[in-house]
Amino acid sequence: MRTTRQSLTGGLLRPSTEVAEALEQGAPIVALESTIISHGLPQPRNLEVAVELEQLVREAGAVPATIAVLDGVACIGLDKSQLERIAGEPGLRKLGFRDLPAAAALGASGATTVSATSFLAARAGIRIFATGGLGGVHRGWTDSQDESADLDMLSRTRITVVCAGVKSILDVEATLQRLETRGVTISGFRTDEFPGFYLHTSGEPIDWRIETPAEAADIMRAQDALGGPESALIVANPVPLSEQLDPELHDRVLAEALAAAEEQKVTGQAITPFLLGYLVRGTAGASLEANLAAVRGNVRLAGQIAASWSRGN
Ligand code: PSU
Ligand code: MN
Repeated sequence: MRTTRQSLTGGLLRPSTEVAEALEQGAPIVALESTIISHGLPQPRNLEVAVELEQLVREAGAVPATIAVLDGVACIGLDKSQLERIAGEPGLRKLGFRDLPAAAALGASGATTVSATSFLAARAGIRIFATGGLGGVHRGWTDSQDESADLDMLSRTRITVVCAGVKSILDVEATLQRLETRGVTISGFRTDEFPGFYLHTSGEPIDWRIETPAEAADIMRAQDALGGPESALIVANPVPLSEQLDPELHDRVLAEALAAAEEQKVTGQAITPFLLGYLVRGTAGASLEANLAAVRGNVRLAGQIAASWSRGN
């Protein structure tokens, strides 16, 4: 029998020294995904953003753990040179949960999506995760059957994900339906409406409004106390109205982007990066600023929830 590398998950999961220490001490930690850096944001801004997001987590009093797979090892917490690889390595893969075993076995590298990051964070013992917008059910899903693996993973992973809703390139109503069916709890942070990623609201109502980070931590403790299937908690945190993308511009450029994707027959994993990239160009960078404003807010809030969760109040 071939002996594998070391201890924890055969050495396939490697927390950084800082993250390992924080885990041991029960200190607040916020997981961050890497696909937003590699495939969601344009270079060279993406590296600056990756560094800035980690800084925001620290300012909120938590330890950042950006997650990615490098040379077959799932790294939980990256140093500067590892962040540089994620931001700049040509042809870096986008890894969903299902890609992890193959990447590990074949020694491949890739950025992790919400599905892969949620899995790896929970596996490492991290409970809180911040991102921009979740993946979900795509428009035209009745034909393409394209539903992000993010939804499935969130229905069976005990993680709290702070996000600005789901990406507005999606069928938001259908996505919310799927989340209901799959038993994923959704709370709105100081809102009664599901956020619209680049937009403050998607116009869809949500049932549970919370006002403080402590209330999110309370829901997490109630999840654990109740038991049952290991599902996630979504904390939906809208981009401030003052920083949202102009809704008219959004709708117009998104319609163009969707038409271009159809014409160029973009499908599968490529479609989300294609649409996000089209929006950045089509809005002369305004969508990027709204995206970043949303992510920054989510990262800060996740840091506060992590602090409350660790304190036990
Ligand atoms: N949020 C962003 N930008 C992104 C993503 C999320 O602000 O690029 C990524 C996430 O990693 C998410 C993925 O998991 O897009 C969804 O891709 P797909 O639709 O192929 O499942
Ligand atoms: Mn997809």
